[in-house]
Amino acid sequence: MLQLYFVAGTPDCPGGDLARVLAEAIRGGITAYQFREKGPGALHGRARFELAAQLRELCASAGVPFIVNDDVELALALSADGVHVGQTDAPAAEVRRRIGAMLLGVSAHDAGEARRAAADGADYLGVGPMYPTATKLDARTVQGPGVLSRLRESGLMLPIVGIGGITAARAAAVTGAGADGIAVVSAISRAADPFRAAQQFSTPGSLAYRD
Ligand code: TZP
Ligand code: MG
Repeated sequence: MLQLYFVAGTPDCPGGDLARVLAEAIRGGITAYQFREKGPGALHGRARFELAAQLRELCASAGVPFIVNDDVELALALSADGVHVGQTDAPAAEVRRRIGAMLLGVSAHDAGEARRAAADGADYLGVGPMYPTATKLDARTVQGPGVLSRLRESGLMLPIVGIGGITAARAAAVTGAGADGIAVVSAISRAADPFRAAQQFSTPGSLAYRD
């Protein structure tokens, strides 16, 4: 499910039409979706909840896991498939206790954070930014795919998605360095044709999967 993980909110989509973009991305072959509604132009309150419910439904009918960024209450209310938290969000161990068997993803930047996330019950890690990104304004320093090789060399076995500035041309470098999949925002959300953009990542041969 981590092979092609699409992450997006309203502000990531031209015209704010996230439902259309997600439907196209699903048709193009994404394997998971994260609802990350934040930043300038993000929806709040009832509008945010209703959009999330609509997207949850879209994912459910396509069999695509629906993961909520940093909002346990929303994830529980929508019976989401998982929650993703960063290092400055609620502690992963506490989130694990609240969500039970739901998937838990944690952003990690080095071996220390990765080990702690694993001990706290993470099912997978998001590691980045792999490349420069204009999507996350407070993104850390670019790490490059080399950080993935270092995490694997340190013995880390948890599934990992690389994130940050990943394009179809860069995907193989990320999976080749030790990621199980890639997470992308703008390469799909801002593409003129999100269906084709997703398809370019998901077409066999376009990603160098590890065995
Ligand atoms: N976390 C690290 S980089 C990033 C997040 C959420 C944004 C990635 O966006 P893009 O458009 O794929 O570079
Ligand atoms: Mg967060």
